[in-house]
Amino acid sequence: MGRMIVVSNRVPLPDKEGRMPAGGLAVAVHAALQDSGGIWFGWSGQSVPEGDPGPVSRRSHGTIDYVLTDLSDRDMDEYYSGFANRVLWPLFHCRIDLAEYSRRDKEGYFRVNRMFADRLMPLIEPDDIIWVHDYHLIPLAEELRRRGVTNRIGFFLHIPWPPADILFAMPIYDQILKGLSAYDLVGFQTDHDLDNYISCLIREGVGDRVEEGTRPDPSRATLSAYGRTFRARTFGIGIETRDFAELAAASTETEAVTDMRRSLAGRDLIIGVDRLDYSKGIPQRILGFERFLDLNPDRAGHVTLLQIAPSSRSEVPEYRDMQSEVEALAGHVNGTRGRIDWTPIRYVNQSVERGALAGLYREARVGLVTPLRDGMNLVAKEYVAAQNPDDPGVLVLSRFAGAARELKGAVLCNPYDSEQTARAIEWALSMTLEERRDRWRGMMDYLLANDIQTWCRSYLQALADTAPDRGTR
Ligand code: ADQ
Repeated sequence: MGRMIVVSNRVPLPDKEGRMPAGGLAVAVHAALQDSGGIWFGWSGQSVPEGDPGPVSRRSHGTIDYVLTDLSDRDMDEYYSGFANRVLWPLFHCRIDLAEYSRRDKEGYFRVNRMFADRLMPLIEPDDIIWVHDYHLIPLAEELRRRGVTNRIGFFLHIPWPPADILFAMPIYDQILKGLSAYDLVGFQTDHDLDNYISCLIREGVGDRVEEGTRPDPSRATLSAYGRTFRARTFGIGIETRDFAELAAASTETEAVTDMRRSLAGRDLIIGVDRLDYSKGIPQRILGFERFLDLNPDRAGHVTLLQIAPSSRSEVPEYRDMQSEVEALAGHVNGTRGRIDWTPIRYVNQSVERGALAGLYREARVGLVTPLRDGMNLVAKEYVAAQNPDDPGVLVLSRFAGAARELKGAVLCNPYDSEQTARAIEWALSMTLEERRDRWRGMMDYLLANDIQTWCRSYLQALADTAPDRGTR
């Protein structure tokens, strides 16, 4: 395989000692880049008040060059907080009600994608393979093609692709739909997302599968759209399963975990871990837990829900509103259901170090992962990987997380139905050891066989195997 160029909105940089950032995706992509040699290009994390950001900055580490560009405050506002996070994010998570389209933000989004393309152009060599990540950069391949790039370019969407009726609600949806056709390989988290994408092409009358004959494979397709032939495939993202399991086992006696255990005083722990984001269904989860307490009065005083949810995207108003909503709901449940010696919900609005997180997952009887919609959801996978094989906890998982299509041993629930969430929690807490072990083993075997390295390798192999369509557009 040739040299690789990875492009993403943010670039996870190694620290001053050269240590890679924790977290599966960064580690796996760094490892692949290290093998092939290449460039990781993206936003520096810095914004400048006025005018054009200066030239790109470069940093090298081993065989990897990090090439970073600043953005202007206006770019940040329009491209990132505006179109990416107030239009594409809500819409792709089926929240049309929260999508706030403005022409100004749309123009900012395309402007930054053009700027990324301009800055990438001098870096690209003829045999480079280019791998673009996520919804911030959908139009990038089209911009590169316009500038004459014929290299293989792949895209991976980390979030869901919405059904046609939802996508079509967005002005300029056609530009977004068309944008993906400029790639050679488009990766989705689940077959369902791929199917939604193909349905959008068909409904719009701009493309279809080109395979003939036998029944189509739901996880892969060769597509013809907008005069171009390209591939689309499902690659469900994984975690660094083995390392995470070891980290969890090694963290059982750390201060954070022993303090937690002591403070629980024998109560069962239920854990929820999410960025504070409306897609994660945290208010619905709290209502489900409240219902569970009401339906099971004998559990009062014997169970604690630990909800860890650091703030994210606080510049977007909907996220600030959610923070107050979660605080109010948790306060309400504690005020009305708690006792002098027992607080049902512990809500931590902070990030937790990875080792402590792994140890806390292992301590928890139930992992409560109830997004309203989620591309995959890595917390569900981390919870499973962290369990003690002799006495594993139970994963309660929303049917609307991509992970629900892979983790067959989870207890599935509909997060909009607090009654069902309540029943799922009770079932998880009362499950026999034998059933817990059975369910956990199947999921763990799956996660070991489908970890983040496998994901990264299979994506890059599929991209390398793709014959680029050099036809004109
Ligand atoms: P996210 O929406 O960020 O990712 P998720 O997949 O759950 O969601 O990943 C979150 C990561 O952040 C996990 O590794 C988790 O451990 C960590 N994290 C969350 N809360 C934390 C806390 N309080 N302290 C420390 N760490 C915390 C997007 C998509 C997902 C998709 C991923 C990867 O929305 O659907 O699974 O990309 O493709």
